[in-house]
Amino acid sequence: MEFWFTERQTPNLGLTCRVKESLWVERTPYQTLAILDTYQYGRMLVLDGAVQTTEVDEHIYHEMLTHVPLLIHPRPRRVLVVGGGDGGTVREILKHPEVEQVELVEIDERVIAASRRFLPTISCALEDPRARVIVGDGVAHVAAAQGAYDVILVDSTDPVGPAIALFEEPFFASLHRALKGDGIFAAQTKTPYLDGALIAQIQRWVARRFPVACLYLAAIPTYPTGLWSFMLGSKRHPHDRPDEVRAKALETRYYSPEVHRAAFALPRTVEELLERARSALP
Ligand code: AG3
Repeated sequence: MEFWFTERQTPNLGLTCRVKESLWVERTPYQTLAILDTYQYGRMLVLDGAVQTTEVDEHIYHEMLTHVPLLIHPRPRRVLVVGGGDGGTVREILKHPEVEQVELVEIDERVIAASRRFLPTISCALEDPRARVIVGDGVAHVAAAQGAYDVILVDSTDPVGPAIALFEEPFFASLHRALKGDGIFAAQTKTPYLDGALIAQIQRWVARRFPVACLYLAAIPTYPTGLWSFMLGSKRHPHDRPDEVRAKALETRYYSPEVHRAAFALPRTVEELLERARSALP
């Protein structure tokens, strides 16, 4: 007998994977959590039916969310992750020897627990002494911080349930306040093929506050359309000058300084989308 899981990415499109074994399914206070072992992508974390990360391609997302902002910051010492309970982003952050402390604020304790149990290659760094795991509301945490962080990474689900506020303007104002004078943030912002209006909106909110507001892309096979975007906001450091010496010392599989620079080269339609957003600035 064969078992297949489908993420309905839109009402008319899905990603379907053959399942070896369903390892865990639970209804948490926030969402339905599943860990599936799939033939193609290995173990997979699924929240409310949406694929969050898989053993096979998680490195692409986690490396690009992390190393792009960290390598344009000359000395990232204090880093905050909003969401990211699977631990993949923390693992990448802790590859940087300059980092003294990472705080992870995840709202759903069950995501952390299931990842610790079933996704050890992703969650391993959560046990590192430089990591501080906080179960709580990332929006409130960021709103309460002032000039506290060198880098903030928003490693959220799509804007459903508790993550909706992470895709609204007040959150970007809080990010600006929570960062130091030369701070940088990066956030996952879905795919330009399906979510252009949301991305243009976020670009406007970020450009209002950050002199550097740039979108970058990565090819992630298990996310809708495979083309994923990240928004980068930087108070001072330019987006396209990664520290080559520090980059060389990192063990990565997708990220390189060449990929870093290339990720900011946008397809014409995406460039035009952002251009229209820019010209609509007040
Ligand atoms: N968070 C972003 C996942 C978005 C995927 N969307 C979807 N499948 N519809 C990933 C968290 C990994 N740390």
